[in-house]
Amino acid sequence: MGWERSPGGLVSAMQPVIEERGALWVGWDGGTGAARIPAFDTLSLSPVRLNRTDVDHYYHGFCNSTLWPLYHDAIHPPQFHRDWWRPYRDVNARFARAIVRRAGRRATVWVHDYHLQLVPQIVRLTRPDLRIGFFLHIPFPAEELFAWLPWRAALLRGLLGADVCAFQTEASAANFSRVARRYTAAEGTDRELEAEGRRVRCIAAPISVDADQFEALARSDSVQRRAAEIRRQLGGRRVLLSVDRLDYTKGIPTRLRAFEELLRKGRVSAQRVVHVQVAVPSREEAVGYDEVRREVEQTVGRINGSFSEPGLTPVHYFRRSLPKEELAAYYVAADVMVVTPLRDGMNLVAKEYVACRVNHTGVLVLSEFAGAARELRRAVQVNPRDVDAFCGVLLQALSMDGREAKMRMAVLRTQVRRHDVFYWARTFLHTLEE
Ligand code: ADQ
Repeated sequence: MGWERSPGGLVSAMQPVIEERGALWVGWDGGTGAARIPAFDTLSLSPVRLNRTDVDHYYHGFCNSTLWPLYHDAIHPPQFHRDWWRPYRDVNARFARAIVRRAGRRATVWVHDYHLQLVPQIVRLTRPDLRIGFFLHIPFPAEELFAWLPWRAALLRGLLGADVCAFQTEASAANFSRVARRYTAAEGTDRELEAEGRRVRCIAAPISVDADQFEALARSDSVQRRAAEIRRQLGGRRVLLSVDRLDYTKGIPTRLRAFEELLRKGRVSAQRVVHVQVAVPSREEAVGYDEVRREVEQTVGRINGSFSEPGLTPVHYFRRSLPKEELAAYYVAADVMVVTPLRDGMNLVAKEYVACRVNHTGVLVLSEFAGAARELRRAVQVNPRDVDAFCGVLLQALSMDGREAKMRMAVLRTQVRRHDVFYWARTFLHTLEE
């Protein structure tokens, strides 16, 4: 078996940053054996091993069936199992040991995401010389939800080992700071805490994409040709596009139901409009993922069963990962990008679409509950649970006057190009090194 890049936003965002700056990437290799990591030209990787029980209890269990749903507003009920907590602690300690062994004197350590919230404290205890930053890729929930967690104080003490705790939005940073004051001895403000005699800064650092790379792809002849071909293959219809990991936070069934309602009411027809939903499978062993897949597939089946016409299928559903070039071609081919998660830390797909719209056409429909909504103000924003509003914004996007669309896209593009992933990394590391 060969090696694959793991799906999702963390790797999409970090790979260009690490390739630019150089760093050692300590991470799980995705397997349960003692695989040999091949040498990559541009990345230095240092694997941490997990066994089968770790994968079940730590990864699918505590990370993806407790923390992930809890931090996403309990869209799916989080599971609380004592048996999953110890493996979480053990694996965090293993990562911390791997870091401590490899980090040079006074090096900078950047810990990523909800899987490793205990690492900052463990590293700090053995290596006070290191600068430690933490970044959470997903939302940090409100106190009412975080309080459910039986291990809340331990997690907070873990995070408070960092010098800087960074989040996608100001709201997440403030949520963290408030619960830290409530459940630990830390004191201070929403932006700065004092914990065990040290200063811990709490900041918002919204993550982004390698905009130049997407833009160059979008301008390339091969992607332009492929985009034109996709449009032909879709019958020259107006194209609505969505691209997500197949995850219950992404709101895929909710979005399909809004499209279904428009078809049922005759506001759109399969002759004129097609919705392409690309969904990459992920975390199929965690709780809730089977259900969302079934629901998506049933809904697609029901819509196509009711509204297809000869040669014209209203929903095209691809359950697979696409190579970056092909993904860019879809972004270039789409008239309307529909990004409507029920809750999302940031959402890179929205920014990738904007980066690819080099001729300033195209409309972005964006959920208010994606972190990206704070920055992408000129997107057409919607509460995805409001089905009437959802239908309304889809119609608005499909019929938007070309001048208004261009004006909105120009503003979105300036935002994404100025605040790309390198800007994000610089801002974070600058705060850490201050
Ligand atoms: P994700 O939940 O994975 O990321 P997102 O930010 O949208 O969500 O990133 C998904 C990435 O996977 C994008 O780069 C996209 O291009 C890629 N992708 C999705 N479907 C694909 C497909 N079918 N084929 C190929 N590529 C596909 C988490 C958080 C987000 C946060 C990121 C980064 O949940 O809120 O934005 O981390 O911090």
